[in-house]
This record gives sequence, structure tokens and C-alpha cells, in this order.
Amino acid sequence: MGLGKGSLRNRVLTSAAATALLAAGTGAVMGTAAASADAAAGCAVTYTSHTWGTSSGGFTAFIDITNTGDPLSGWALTFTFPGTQRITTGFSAQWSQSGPLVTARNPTWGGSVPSGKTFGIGFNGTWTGSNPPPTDFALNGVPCTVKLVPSPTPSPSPSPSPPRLRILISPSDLTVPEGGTASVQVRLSQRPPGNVIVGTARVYGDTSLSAGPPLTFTPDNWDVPQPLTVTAAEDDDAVNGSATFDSRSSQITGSSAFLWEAVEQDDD
Ligand SMILES: [Ca+2]
Ligand SMILES: [Ca+2]
Repeated sequence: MGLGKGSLRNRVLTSAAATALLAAGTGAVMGTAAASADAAAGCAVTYTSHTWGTSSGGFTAFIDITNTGDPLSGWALTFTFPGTQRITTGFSAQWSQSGPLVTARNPTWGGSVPSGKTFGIGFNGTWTGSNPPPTDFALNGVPCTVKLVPSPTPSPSPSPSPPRLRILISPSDLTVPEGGTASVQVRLSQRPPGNVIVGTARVYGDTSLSAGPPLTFTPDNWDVPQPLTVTAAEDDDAVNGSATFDSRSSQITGSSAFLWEAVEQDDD
């Protein structure tokens, strides 16, 4: 499945063995290794993983490797999975895995790494249980400083707060002819656990305007609009009076008030 070269598959490589294998690879590497025996060695790794799934799934990891030591003419990066992760496809390196131990060796075209050079490799994998990142990265057997960039833990999306039971009135402003009636349509926003009685009171405004009587909604007819009658009594003025009404129910916890307005169309 594209997991490195066949000759590397399932080969157990300790960090030391990886280095030995690398050193044995070519004379040039051997020479470099010998010449660099006392040279500074070092590496820095940034491991970035993107995980999907909840109890199992896949992930993609990118590993940026910086050679903080002397130039390399070949390299092997080793690390150990803390969990049951398995690499399915690796790229930009020759990948092999034995149990939790993973070795990524330079591709044949990419063994030379100058000092200070950063290069990237990566892989796709699977996991079960959890996907903790490896932390024991070593380059040619030299432990690396490691920066982990964990993927955001796929936290369960916060459960939306249940929608609140509300009184819905349409229209929210109503014109009523003087001496006559008009009506708004009242319903509930969702099925109530029991009967809900919606009462309406005038909050302020023209006292010639009134509304009622109370409406009763049941768990069965909560979504069927009921007309709420608004009456505009004859008055002696010639002004279009207005009033604000408050419809609410004591059966609805929390603030259930719904404010709406009626305007008298005066006929004098
Ligand atoms: Ca009038
Ligand atoms: Ca009036």
C-alpha cells in the first residue's frame, strides 16, 4: 500500500540501527558520518496532525524537519506512535513501520540536507481509540526538539439550547376601525407540554382600544393560529389613537411577553 520500499517493510529499526543502516548505505554517507562524528548534530521537528473520526478514524500528519546541525548527506527520522496508529501512505520519504516504531528515510533524490535547511515529509494513517502524537523524534539517532501542533480535538458540537416556547403574533401592528374590530393571529412557536392560556393586556395608550378574550392552546392545536379580537370603541375625539398590548402566558416559564400595537382608525 505504498508503505515505503518492500525491502524496508516490517524491518525493525531502532534509532541506532537506523543510523547504522544509513551509515552502511553508501560510502559517501559513511565518510560523512565519520567526518561528522564530532560535529554538531541537531534537529527540530514540527509535527502537525489533522485527525478525523471520534473513536477511530484517519489522520494526516505533516512533519517539518529542520537540520540544526551540520550538513547531512543522508537521513533517517524515527519516532514511536504512543497509540495504535498505522501509517497507510507516506510521502516525501521512504516509510516503514514495525509496531509503533516508524522510520522515514530520505528518498533517493533527497538525502542532502544543508545546515539550517527545513524540509517536509508526511503521511496518512489510521487510528483507533485515540491519536496521541509521537514525541520521540530523532534524526540519524539524534533526538530532535519537537513542536506539536495538535489538530483541534473534534469536540462534540455544543448541543444547541432547546428553542424556547414563545408566543407568536402577526401582525405586530394592527389597524382597527373605530366602532369596529380587527384581529391578530396568535399561535405558539412549539408544542407546549400542556395547555397554555395566552392573556392580553393593554400596557399603555388609547383606552378605547381593548383586546381579548384569553386564548387557550393545547399540545394539539398550538400551531393553529387563533384570532385575537381587538375592539376600538367609539370615542369623541377625531384622533387616531394607538395602544400597545402585551400578550403573555403564566404557563410559559421565562419571559413570554410579546408586545404588539393596535392603531385606531378614527371616523370622526
Ligand atoms: Ca373618534
Ligand atoms: Ca380616536
